[in-house]
Amino acid sequence: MRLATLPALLALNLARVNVHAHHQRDEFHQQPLGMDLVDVDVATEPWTSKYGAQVDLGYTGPLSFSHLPYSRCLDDGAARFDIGLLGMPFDTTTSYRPGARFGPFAIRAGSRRQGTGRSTLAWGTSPEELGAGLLDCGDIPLSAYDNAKALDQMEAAYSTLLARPVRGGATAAYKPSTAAFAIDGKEHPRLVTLGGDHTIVLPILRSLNKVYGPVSVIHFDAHLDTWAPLPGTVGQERITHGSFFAIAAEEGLMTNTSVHAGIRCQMNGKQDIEHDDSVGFQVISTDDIDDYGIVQVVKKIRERIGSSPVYLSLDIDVVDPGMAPATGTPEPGGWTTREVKRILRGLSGLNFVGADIVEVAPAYDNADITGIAAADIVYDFLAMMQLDIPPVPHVGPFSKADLLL
Ligand SMILES: [Mn+2]
Repeated sequence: MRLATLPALLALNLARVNVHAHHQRDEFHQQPLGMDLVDVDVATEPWTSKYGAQVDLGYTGPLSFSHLPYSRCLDDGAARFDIGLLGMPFDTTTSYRPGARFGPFAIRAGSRRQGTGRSTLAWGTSPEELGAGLLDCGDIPLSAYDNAKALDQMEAAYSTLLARPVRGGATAAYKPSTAAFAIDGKEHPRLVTLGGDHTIVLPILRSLNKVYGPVSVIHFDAHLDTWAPLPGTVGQERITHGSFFAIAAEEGLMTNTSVHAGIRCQMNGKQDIEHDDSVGFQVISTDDIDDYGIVQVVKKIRERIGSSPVYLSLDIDVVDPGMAPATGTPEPGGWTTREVKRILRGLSGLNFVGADIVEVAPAYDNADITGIAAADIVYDFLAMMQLDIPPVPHVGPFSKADLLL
């Protein structure tokens, strides 16, 4: 859009205005009975004839992720997407600070200045250039009062959208990615979920299990989230944002080839790590990035996951609270946003069947920094999930001899 010529822009805009006018006439501007419908030619009106389209600016317009088309996909059987964004506004299984029900809103708000059609030096391409049809599928209207019901709603909605036919690409660059792993051998859409507290991953894994069988998980987080349910709890109370991976293991939803990245939480003791190991995870700690470097961290994750279908879940608290304060259980001493972004680029080409970002709780934010960081990471997901191999880094004026390594 930015590169379009003025006449092209005007034509595009006029088309859009007309579509919009029809939409308004059909749904919002019901004509009083007995009166003729008056058609307005906006092209002759003062605004359009002089200034063209009513475009959305970076800080204006209805709120969808990165100004992508928006549909309430659960209601809209005609909605087609290869990668859909789906909000899960849920935060009633948190142990400390609630508020992640506002996460989807904050991430969309943080995405307004970015564009999925814009490239970066680091990626050398853009999510749209890579071909998948992208659509913001809105939020699931979840119960805020009944966790069992909310988890069932999340599973029902996720399963509904996973079963939809794919769009099959918005450009010729599109490549199918999931049929090879699906039990039914068909291509299924992929979802990037905007949480929500971390418990949302349990219903997601239940849904994915029905389509792909058990998957491996790459889990970016300051915390293990594999803790056994608290002693004395039964039924729904066992399922929290710190125990959902243990429940997922009980249910056989994961392979034993999962990995945590960025762990630095306090623990009850060595038994926590032993239990973590028993439910299928290896631990890459926050400090490993200093001791071994980003290249080794990426290598270890890739080796662990191999060619298995993999789900990526990123808790924003993996980022240092200085850069992402708006989260439920902040842990000082975390990775920088830049480090997380570099690791994500290195994971391109793994067989991703879905991804999420969770635990963004904007009531604790300052100047939207957490929402903006989270939105930036979602942009990275959209590229990472489509590339066959990690991007070649931009070199600029440097040579190998300049490397500090
Ligand atoms: Mn977590």
